[in-house]
This record gives sequence, C-alpha cells and structure tokens, in this order.
Amino acid sequence: MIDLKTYGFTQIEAIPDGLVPGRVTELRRERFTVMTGRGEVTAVLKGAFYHSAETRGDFPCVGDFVLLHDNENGDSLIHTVLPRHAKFSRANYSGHAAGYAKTVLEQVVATNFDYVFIISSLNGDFNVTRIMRYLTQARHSGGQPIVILTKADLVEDYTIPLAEVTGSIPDVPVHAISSHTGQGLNELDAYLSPGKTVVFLGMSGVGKSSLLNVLMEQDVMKVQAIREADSRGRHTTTHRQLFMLPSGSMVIDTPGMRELGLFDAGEGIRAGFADVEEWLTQCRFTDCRHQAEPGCAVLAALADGSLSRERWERYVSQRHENKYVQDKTTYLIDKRARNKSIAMWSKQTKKNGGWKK
Ligand SMILES: Nc1nc2c(ncn2[C@@H]2O[C@H](COP(=O)(O)OP(=O)(O)OP(=O)(O)O)[C@@H](O)[C@H]2O)c(=O)[nH]1
Ligand SMILES: [Mg+2]
Ligand SMILES: [Zn+2]
Repeated sequence: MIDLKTYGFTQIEAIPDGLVPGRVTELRRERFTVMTGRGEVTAVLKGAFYHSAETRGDFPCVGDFVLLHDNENGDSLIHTVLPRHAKFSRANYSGHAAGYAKTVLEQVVATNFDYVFIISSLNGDFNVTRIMRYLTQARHSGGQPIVILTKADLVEDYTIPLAEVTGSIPDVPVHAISSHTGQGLNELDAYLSPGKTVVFLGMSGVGKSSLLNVLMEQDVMKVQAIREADSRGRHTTTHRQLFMLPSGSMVIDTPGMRELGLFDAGEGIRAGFADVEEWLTQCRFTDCRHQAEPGCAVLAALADGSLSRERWERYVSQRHENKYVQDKTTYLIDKRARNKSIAMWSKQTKKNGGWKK
C-alpha cells in the first residue's frame, strides 16, 4: 500500500463511494498515469468531463489530485479534479497566420507544486528578459519562484551573470549550479524536503532533465546535447512527468518551451513591477500615455535615471503582450451552457419579432 500523504495528498472531507484518490504523475496525449493507494494505474478521462469542463484549464494535469473509478482490469476513469493550490499556465496560440494568433487557449503546465524552478543556462543563450517573463508567469502560480542558473562549469566567472539576475529581481532567490560537477546543488536541499513538489520550467536544453537525474541519483530521463550553432536544445523531453526523489520530495519535469506565452499575467506583472506602477500613479493625467504629456512622472523618472529604460521597456512589453492575449482568449464553452445561451437568444429574437430583414 502506498500512503498518498507522502505524495502531498491531504485528506478531503468525504470521498464518495466507489471512488479512490490519486495523484496524476504522467500525461501523454489523452493518457494519464495516476499514483493511487495500490500503486500507479493508467487512466483516461470520464466522457462526461468533455461536456462539463468549462475551460481547457479544468482538465487534469500532472500534479493534480483526482478522484477516480479504479479498474483493476484496464484503464481507470478520472472522475473529479480536486481543487488546486498552485497552477502554472501559459498561453497556447493557435491559428498562427503572419504573426497573428486567431485564438489563445490556456495550457496548464503543472499543478499543486510548492516551488517553481525557473531554469536557465549560463552558457551562450543567457537572457535576463526571458527569466523575467517566466517570473511574471510564476509569481501568481501559488508556488514560490526560484531562479536556477545551470552549467556554471561552462563559464569562466558565473558571478557576473548571477549579479545581473539578482540586480533585476532582488526579491527572488537565485542559485548557480552545475549538474556535471555538483557545484551549488546543496543550496537546493532547502526546497527538496519530504512531501514538497517542485516544477522545472525553462527552455529546451538548459539542463532540466540533467538536474532531475542527478537529484534522482539515477538516469530516469533522457538528456541530449544541445546544437553547436546556437546553443539551443533539441526538445528531448516530450511529456510531463512527476518523480519521487530519494529525499521524499517530488519533481515535475517538463518539455522545454519554444516560447513562454504570458497568460492571465496581470497580477504577476503588478507584483514584479510595483516600483514602475508607483511612477504611473504620479503622472498628472490619469490617461497619460507616457510619451510627451506634461507632468508625466515616468518620463521624468527615465530622464533623471531613477527608472531604468530597460526596466520600463520590459514592463511595457509584458503589459502589451498580456493585453493582446486577454483579447484573444477563447474558452471551450460546455455544450449545456452553449445550448442555454442559444435558447435564450432565440427566445429573445422571437420576442423582438424574429429577424428583421
Ligand atoms: N557542462 C554542462 N552541461 C550540462 C549541464 N547540465 C546539462 N548539461 C548538458 O546540456 C544538454 C541538455 O541537457 P538536458 O538535461 O537534456 O536539457 P533539458 O532542459 O531537459 O532539455 P529538454 O528536455 O529539451 O527541454 C546535455 O548535453 C547535458 O549534458 C551542466 O551542469 N554542465
Ligand atoms: Mg528534458
Ligand atoms: Zn505618464
């Protein structure tokens, strides 16, 4: 018997008859692996799920605690997703045409974690703006963001890029490590205590699975050399999976993202750029566009150097992207709600005397 408490499960009030609790440990296309009291089982979604979920975000995801109809002779059926205490989402653009997305859907990457490791390599592809985008998305995920700079063995002096990151985000812990030499790994012990879950996020090739393998003390995930020409990864990991470390904490490894699209990031932006938003409140006009308006506090702060241009530009571009995504977001509306709105609409048109030609 497996004690689900070791997987971070906290007893819920009453589990309905015929259902058992579990934690989703793996997701490949429509197939789930779920850790239950009798070990790992494979599972699919109960059909009703597709009709009652209001948005894609309600579908189960790696890290979720679920209730399922256990089936000892085949696939079990996932019946309910229990409330989440943490969730990391990204924007999933579809229908790209000449740089425009037709629609944006929420893609939930992982749930119910305690820490978000924003993993970035110190080698050729090092980029603080990108780290800050991940950070914006992680700030209101419900987990604590931690920045992990990998491959410290590849750079002559890692303290320079380290100082650049800590200077840009003074409120977030940053660690420089090497999975190859073991440097800095002991600094991570503080996060890896029993029952805690950490999600690994970052571009392909930054060394997420390499770090997982070191922490697991065995190779559980494939790793692959990055491309010589541009230091980019080869998208080696293709599915999300939760692992139980020997320390009793859990890691969710994820596939590297080509780009992280901000999704519903308003609060994360406000939290990460509170200083910038403070200047905004001091402009003379409430509808100031901070371009040439008299009494603009932002222009004044930029001019006297109390606000750096780089920081202002990062803020403006994240705000702009978040607004764009908000405007394009569509939700999969469940059929009942859609039918109801069609019924209401036809009642309305009848009352108005039908279609006016
Ligand atoms: N020198 C050095 N190389 C590293 C380190 N960590 C990872 N690498 C190398 O970086 C390459 C990519 O590592 P992976 O662990 O596959 O990267 P990943 O982030 O899991 O990539 P995806 O699965 O594609 O998202 C491999 O060649 C690793 O050996 C490190 O600390 N030092
Ligand atoms: Mg990987
Ligand atoms: Zn202004």
